[in-house]
Formats: sequence, structure tokens, C-alpha cells
Amino acid sequence: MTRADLSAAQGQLFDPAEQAGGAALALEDGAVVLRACAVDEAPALLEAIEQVTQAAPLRQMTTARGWRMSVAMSNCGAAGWLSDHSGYRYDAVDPLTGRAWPAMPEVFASLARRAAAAAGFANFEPDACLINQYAPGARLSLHQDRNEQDFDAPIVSVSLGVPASFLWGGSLRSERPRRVRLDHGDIVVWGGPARLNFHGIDPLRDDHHPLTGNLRLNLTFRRALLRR
Ligand code: MD3
Ligand code: FE
Repeated sequence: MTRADLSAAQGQLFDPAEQAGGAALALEDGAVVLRACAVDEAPALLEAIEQVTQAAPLRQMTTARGWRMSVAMSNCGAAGWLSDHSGYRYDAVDPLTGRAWPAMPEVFASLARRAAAAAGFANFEPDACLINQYAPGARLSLHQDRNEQDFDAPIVSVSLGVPASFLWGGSLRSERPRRVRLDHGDIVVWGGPARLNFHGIDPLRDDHHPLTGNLRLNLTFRRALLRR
């Protein structure tokens, strides 16, 4: 991803011309899509995912209500996101292995930092990277991300493999979400007012991508713990 690539690809996720009225504009403030910006890095990212998930295997977590999630997950970095019978939280230790989560690969951290900077967030230092793997039919129902201690830091997401239909809601669950396609190599930076919006992923279509087969992988970079 070069500087020129970035400025060419940078744009608002939702074209203001597509908005029905002016009222919703402020909610979309802070959601920036960098289309195809991770395409060149994708093979290296997938290689690093392979390394991380050899040490911390992908697994389907359980919710507090006892449902098994359809998305398989793992983490790298100082803090890893977890769901189990006691709820959602971040922890330094992988409960499956009893060891610390693998370190964040440099190729991850540098891409997340550059993407955040391109979207106007200087000095983003993620301490958590959640790896989500979607097989056909896997989905993420509408939710907010509020387990982090620092809501001022953005979230950077990188989509790899089979395209997904992303659900983008408002600050209330009751607002009907709109759908946005996220393709291989797309990076989205979510910050500011958009940080606490409801969002999700429609069931993955049975599709094929040359680098991932029928899978979609998503990397989500966050600041989970407050900075010293
Ligand atoms: C907007 N992951 O892991 S990434 C998640 O594609 C999650 O796997 C989806 O939602 C995925 O929590 C979506 C894009 C994303 C991530 C976090 C957000 C969008 C967000 C937090 C606030 C607003
Ligand atoms: Fe989320």
C-alpha cells in the first residue's frame, strides 16, 4: 500500500449523495473505507494468520446464553477477545492453550498503523487483533463493540477472501441496518461517532476466492487496554 494508493482509495464509506436525508450524516462520520488497500499484502497477511493460528487455534466460542458462535476466532497481541459462559471480555491468556496470545506480527501492526493514519488517526497502536474466520453460512448478528477500555482509538478491519455483506446500523439496535459489500483487501477504519454503532455480517455465501477457498477472514485491530 503506497501513499498514492491510499489517497486514491480513500473515501467515505457512505457517499453523501446516496443519503436519503441530511440527518444520518453525522453517524457516518468516522467510517472510512480504503478499497483494496491490503490486496498486495494479502499473501503475507494470510501466511501470518497461519503462523498465529498454529499457536492459538481458531475455535468457535460460546456466548453467555450458551449459543455456539458460527464464526471461528483467534487472537494475537497483548489482549485477546473472548466469549464464554461468563460473557465477553479481553484476556492476556488464551484459555484453550493456557499461554499468552501470540505476539502481533509486524506485517499486521504496520498495516493497521498506516491505515489508521490514512483515515486521520495518528499514532494508532493496536494491542489486540481478533481473527475471524467465516465458512459458508457463518454470520455475526447485529452487535456493538464495547468491551474495549479506550473508545477514542479507532478500530481497523481488514477483509480477506470471499466477499461479505456487512450490516451497518445506527447507535440504536432498532435502526434498520444498510448493507455494504466488503471485498478481499478492503480496509475499513471506524472511529469517532461511528465507533459504537451496531453492525454485523450476513451469512457468508458459498463462494470461492483463489487465496482462501470458500473462507472469509477478517482481522480487527483495536486498542483494548488503556495506554500507559
Ligand atoms: C464498526 N467483525 O469482530 S469488521 C467484530 O467482518 C466484527 O468480522 C466483523 O464486527 C467482521 O466485532 C466486522 C468491521 C467492524 C469491526 C468493528 C466495528 C466494524 C465496526 C466496531 C464499531 C463499528
Ligand atoms: Fe464488531
